[in-house]
Amino acid sequence: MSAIPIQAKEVKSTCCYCGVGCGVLIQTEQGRITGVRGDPDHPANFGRLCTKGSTLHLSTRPEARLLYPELRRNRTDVRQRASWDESLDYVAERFAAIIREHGPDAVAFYISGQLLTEDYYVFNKLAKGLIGTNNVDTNSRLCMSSAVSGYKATLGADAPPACYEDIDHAACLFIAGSNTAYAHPILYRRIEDAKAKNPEMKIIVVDPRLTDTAQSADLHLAILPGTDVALFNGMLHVMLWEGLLDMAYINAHTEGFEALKNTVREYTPKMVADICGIKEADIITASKWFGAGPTLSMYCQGLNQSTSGTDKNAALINLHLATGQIGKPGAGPFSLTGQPNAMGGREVGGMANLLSGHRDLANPEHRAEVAKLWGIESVPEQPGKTAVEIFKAIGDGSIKAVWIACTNPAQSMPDLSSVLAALDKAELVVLQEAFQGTETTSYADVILPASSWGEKEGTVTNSERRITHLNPAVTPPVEARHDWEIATDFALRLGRLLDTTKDAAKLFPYTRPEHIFNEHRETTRGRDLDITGISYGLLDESGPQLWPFPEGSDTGVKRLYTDGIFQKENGKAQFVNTIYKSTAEKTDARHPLHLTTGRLRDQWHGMSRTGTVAQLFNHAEEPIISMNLGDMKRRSIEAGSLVKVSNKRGSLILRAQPSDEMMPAQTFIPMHWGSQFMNCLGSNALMPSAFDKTSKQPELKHAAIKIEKVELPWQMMVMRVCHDLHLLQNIRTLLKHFDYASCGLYGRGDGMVILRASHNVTPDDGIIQQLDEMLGMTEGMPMLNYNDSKRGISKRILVENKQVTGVRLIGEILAAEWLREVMTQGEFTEQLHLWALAPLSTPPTGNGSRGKIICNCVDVAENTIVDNIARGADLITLKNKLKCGTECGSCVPELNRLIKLHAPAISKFND
Ligand SMILES: Nc1nc2c(c(=O)[nH]1)N[C@H]1C(S)=C(S)[C@@H](COP(=O)(O)OP(=O)(O)OC[C@H]3O[C@@H](n4cnc5c(=O)[nH]c(N)nc54)[C@H](O)[C@@H]3O)O[C@H]1N2
Ligand SMILES: Nc1nc2c(c(=O)[nH]1)N[C@H]1C(S)=C(S)[C@@H](COP(=O)(O)OP(=O)(O)OC[C@H]3O[C@@H](n4cnc5c(=O)[nH]c(N)nc54)[C@H](O)[C@@H]3O)O[C@H]1N2
Ligand code: SF4
Ligand SMILES: [Mo]
Repeated sequence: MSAIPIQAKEVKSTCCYCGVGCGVLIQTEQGRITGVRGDPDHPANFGRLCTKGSTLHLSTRPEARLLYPELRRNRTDVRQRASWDESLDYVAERFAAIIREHGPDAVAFYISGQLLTEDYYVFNKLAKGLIGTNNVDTNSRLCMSSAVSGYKATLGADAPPACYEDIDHAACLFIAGSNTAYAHPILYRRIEDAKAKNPEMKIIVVDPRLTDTAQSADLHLAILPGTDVALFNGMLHVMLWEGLLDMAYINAHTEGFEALKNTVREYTPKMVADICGIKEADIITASKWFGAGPTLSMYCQGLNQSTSGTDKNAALINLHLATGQIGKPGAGPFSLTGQPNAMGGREVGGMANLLSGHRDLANPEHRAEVAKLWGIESVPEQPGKTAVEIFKAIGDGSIKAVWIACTNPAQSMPDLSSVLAALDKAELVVLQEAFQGTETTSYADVILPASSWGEKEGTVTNSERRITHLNPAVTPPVEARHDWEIATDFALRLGRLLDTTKDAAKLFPYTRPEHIFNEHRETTRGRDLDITGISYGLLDESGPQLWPFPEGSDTGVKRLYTDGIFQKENGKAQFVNTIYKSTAEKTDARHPLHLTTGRLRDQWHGMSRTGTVAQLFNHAEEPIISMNLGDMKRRSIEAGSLVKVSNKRGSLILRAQPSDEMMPAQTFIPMHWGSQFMNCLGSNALMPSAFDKTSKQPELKHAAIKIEKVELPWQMMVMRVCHDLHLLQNIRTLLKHFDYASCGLYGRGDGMVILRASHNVTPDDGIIQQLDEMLGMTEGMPMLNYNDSKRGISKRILVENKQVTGVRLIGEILAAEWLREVMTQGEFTEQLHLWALAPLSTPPTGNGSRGKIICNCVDVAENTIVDNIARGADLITLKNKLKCGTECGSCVPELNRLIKLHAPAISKFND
């Protein structure tokens, strides 16, 4: 961001997207957020932000927000605006009645790793402390729970032992199942810097796809989906053979090696190469680099979201233990957290099997300790239901009421049809949400509007165990309230209605987040994550701190297990005897293709926030399925044509594109688009709910599918400049009328709304009329209008103040990209005038499209970049000449990829 205007204020907070946990300075003017920049003092990012972080201020449009509580008392009614008192009293009465009749386990809370630690703490205490149910689970079950169980099984505690600084000390970075360049961009900037400083550093990437992260690795192991355990066991086999193990470390600090050694004996490079679909020589190289160390491994959903998630994590940690690559600079198994406060949620024990302060529900002593801390007789013993189980139980009627906060399960849960059927059946769905129109909103009986980024106070913990204090920059809009406040208010009301001796007023005396933090802090005393030395005051004065940070110390601990003593009873780490098992679903003749799902660079999850920022659509405009070119040719599918993707759980229609990232028989759909942005449920219509038996984390990374070409002859493309989000919100109501439809934004600033639709037959006139009215493109407006009903072609172009502000093409849409350029770049021209009124549908020659926008900050498009590369430009020249990659740097991996692809032959020889 540029200089701050006078009378503007800056407030310290963090980015609310990923687990890197970048510090931000939020700029405000007259009570409104006007800008954001990276906090130069924050140790996670030292002032940098990625594409998403640097556009946060653009995501604060009030029309995107939920502003008032809403309520319906009957399923068949429409929700009406209600007061907070009315809404919370209603929910308290319904909860109390259900608990009285069916017991506390008939209600559940489904919360989120995007809540602040204080919010999380109150919800957990509400369920386990006041109501007496352990039915409180979170979207972290879809995200980090295999990482938690992997750490606990091996090291004894849920504590990532390494820190970001270790990237600078590593000789080998082993990145497994993590597309760091997209999902943890600022951490990836740090990796780029470390590699530039030490070109000898080896980067290994394990990923079935040739992602931007894999592209720039020294070694890419493109394993078949789900085969990580075989690979890691095979690497241990090689290390044993090559004498790369640290036997002294194994003997002094671990247990269980012999059993594992017996297992990995059979994981020969040959066998592993066959299972994983990679070369033997690459397995040997990877083992040697890993063994030599210091090796830092970084991993994420490619390991966690698997029916072998716990074993994948443990098998990788086995390698660290066997080589002694842990507890020293540049070494350790470093699980990257996805959400900004996945760690905080784990710290307060806000999950169905955990308790406050990294305690275990299954442990009677831990239960007694928590009951004592909370001043109650006991906490319930029966483990609660986890994410997938909660929705199954709602479906079978055993859970009657569910309270959902800060997550959008109607978009993000696997096997969506069953989840939606369950939500339909529930007696009561309460949704505590900050944004308008998420998929889950349609199922809510009660809406509780929550405050959000820039408005909240509290703490979060990032991937490296660092706690930051967030300060509010502005007040919540209209009637929105803070998450902890809503949960506290509800607890007090419910407490008065329950038949219990518990005093809710005593259990929930909070008037400020700091009260909650201080209580949480006390629960960590003497535990592995002891933060008794931290206070809001200290965080404000000395900046973000790493845990543990016990009372009396002056600083947190960078690296854990430096003494080789682990959180097991005898202090020894445990090797887990991991055995390779294939994915839950296998491809067969009817479903011959593998599908994986994951993230794009510029979108966040269900897009409730990023989907309101035009700029964040420029890199990927439309939901697509990426395929291997050979698979497309075999099916006669052309680039950009529509396909039907299906399996027994569901189906969707979307556009297919060839991608050099995809191996044969493999496909990828981004997880982001759901029914708000297209006329189907999105990738989770297809994903299975099968989960890992220990972590209960579902296999969101693999399904077997089939793909068929579909012909939808009627097509339409709509583009309309628009200064608020209402048009986009209105257009959504029309998506259902088309066989294929997707909507979104594009451009810069307010940008424009885009609707793409295709249909089997010509749709009803009424629908197009409705659309025209929404667009303000009806007769009487300053429009160029060409109609050829015989050919089914219609062109409408709205011209206001000599600017093209609206385009609606039906029948032929070949000129769409050219027209979009006219709308974004130029003024209305004579050439356009002639084109608009002629039967011509192809764009005038020489007016090709710019291609996708690679550099979002400076707005540099692919075609310009490729032209320059073809004329010999390298990265430095591109940066100097076009300025791409010079601001947030998120596009640098892609620039490097384009250089590799398009550099003139001569420079390839020079490589
Ligand atoms: N831009 C952006 N960033 C985000 C998010 C976002 O929505 N958008 N979300 C955040 C959250 S909550 C999370 S959890 C993280 C996720 O961060 P990541 O886990 O890095 O991201 P994903 O794209 O889900 O998956 C990572 C990779 O796993 C690979 N993969 C699939 N199957 C396998 C397999 O069997 N083995 C291996 N080794 N790899 C496999 C996929 O090809 C994919 O490239 O991102 C965080 N950051
Ligand atoms: N197919 C597939 N599915 C996946 C994944 C995958 O890789 N593939 N990844 C899984 C993973 S790792 C994750 S983490 C989940 C994420 O899935 P979700 O948790 O469903 O994703 P979000 O869209 O981030 O949902 C957060 C919601 O909270 C709202 N919100 C924002 N700020 C606040 C606030 O301060 N308070 C409240 N109360 N609400 C707020 C947002 O508007 C948004 O609707 O998706 C999972 N689903
Ligand atoms: S890397 Fe990007 S999304 Fe993640 S915290 Fe930093 S700025 Fe936010
Ligand atoms: Mo996640």
